[in-house]
Amino acid sequence: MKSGFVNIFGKPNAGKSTLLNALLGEKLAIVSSKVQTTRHRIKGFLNKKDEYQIILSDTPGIIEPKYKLHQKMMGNVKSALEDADVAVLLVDIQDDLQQCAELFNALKLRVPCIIALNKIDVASPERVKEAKAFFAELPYCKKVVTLSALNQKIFEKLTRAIVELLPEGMAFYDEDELTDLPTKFFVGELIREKIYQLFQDEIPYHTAVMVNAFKEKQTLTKIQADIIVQRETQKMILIGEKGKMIKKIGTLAREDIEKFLEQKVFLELFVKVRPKWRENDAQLKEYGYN
Ligand code: GDP
Ligand code: K
Ligand code: MG
Repeated sequence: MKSGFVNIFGKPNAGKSTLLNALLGEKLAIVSSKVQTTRHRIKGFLNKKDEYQIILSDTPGIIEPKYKLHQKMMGNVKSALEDADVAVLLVDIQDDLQQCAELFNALKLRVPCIIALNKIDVASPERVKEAKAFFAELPYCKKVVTLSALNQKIFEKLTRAIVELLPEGMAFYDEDELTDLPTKFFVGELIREKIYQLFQDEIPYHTAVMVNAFKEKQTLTKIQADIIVQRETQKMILIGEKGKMIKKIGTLAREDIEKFLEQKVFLELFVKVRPKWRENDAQLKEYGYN
């Protein structure tokens, strides 16, 4: 049997979270068209009994740190680099190839790498050929695969390539488990995702979500969460006229949480102002950014 840790790296919006969800067949990572939606490393397990266990991590996109929250995010990317058996470097095939290669070179990777060219559903065959040839030249690249994270048939090649590079070993985690993070975390992420979907500009980047209460009853799960923002004006925008927006966030989030938990959910949301939470160590810790 083969087992090991695999980390998915790439620029913001390369499709890392989409790929993780697709590989696991379950929505663990939140997805949006905005950059820096993902703030944590999310681990998910891909099991095939007696054949392999792939422990996959999604990572925040590779960026230059601008404030403390960014520093914490990049620390997570670095620690992922150090403990991986295989790295999957995910590239949006429409991106500037040279720039992607420079970014990967700068990481000074010592683990075997697979370059995965994503979004081939929207690329011409010429572009696919050109990109494949370009990345095959990189010394640390063991294999180039092309895929579309939106298409299950196409990403099986990636699973095979990963398994080939994994070391022999036993399963690290119980094969029935899907992830090592608590349910509460995913509930908070699903709420955060709706804020990315509904609000423009800076709002999502000033927001954190904290799930305070999570009570499972027989037929209903009761959840209370706070949406944390930095300013009073942001709170007004999130609540909206006559509470219209906060209701919308609540409804969309509840529907997704119900799918995730496979149970009816009662969701209560409050918006709280915590000035400069992104710069405050104690608050970052409280909201789960260690
Ligand atoms: P991340 O920032 O790397 O985690 O990227 P996301 O997974 O959040 O995806 C960014 C955007 O790219 C989203 O709008 C996805 O729907 C889109 N996307 C991801 N994979 C594909 C793909 O294979 N084809 C196309 N056309 N779009 C994709
Ligand atoms: K994104
Ligand atoms: Mg992501």
